[in-house]
Amino acid sequence: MKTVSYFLFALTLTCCNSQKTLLSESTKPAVQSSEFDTEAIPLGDLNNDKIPDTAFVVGPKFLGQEEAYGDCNNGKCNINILFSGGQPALHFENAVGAQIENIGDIDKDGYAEILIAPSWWVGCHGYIHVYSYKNDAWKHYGYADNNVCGRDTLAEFITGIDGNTLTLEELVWDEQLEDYHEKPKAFIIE
Ligand SMILES: [Ca+2]
Ligand SMILES: [Ca+2]
Repeated sequence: MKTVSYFLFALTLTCCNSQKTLLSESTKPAVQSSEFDTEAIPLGDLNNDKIPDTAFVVGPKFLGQEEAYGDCNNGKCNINILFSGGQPALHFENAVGAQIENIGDIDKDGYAEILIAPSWWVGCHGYIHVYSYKNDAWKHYGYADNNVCGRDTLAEFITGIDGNTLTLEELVWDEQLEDYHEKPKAFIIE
């Protein structure tokens, strides 16, 4: 699957002067390329132009050849998310991968909204970001804080869609109960 994704990525970017990057990716030591290569994530048709859209999550580069969690190049573990439709890349700090999902066109402006949950090597705590594409730029509506290992898809954190309002389930710490409890968090897509 990784191999197929990689070739898709290579094919898609053949037009865009990224061959040098791809070649250097393929010559990395095995330990570096085993888990955090570029991953292609099909998103369906985001912009309703009948052409399927794909996100490419470009993982961080790693220091040296020894596996050392946290040792990313220049001390930074960052990801870039590129889009086949030519939308600007999105950048996240302190991440090595990401889940991305098309959740449909909530505000009916012709462009589907997406959820993005950057991931780390270990741990399940994560932020589920809400994005939309408005006026030729990504618009960030915020995020819900939750256990991202707890569900198969990010869409399962949606508790409601009412008009332009998207509600995600968030885990909030309760001082009295000394435990987390679930609480809806609303995002108004406009
Ligand atoms: Ca499209
Ligand atoms: Ca929309």
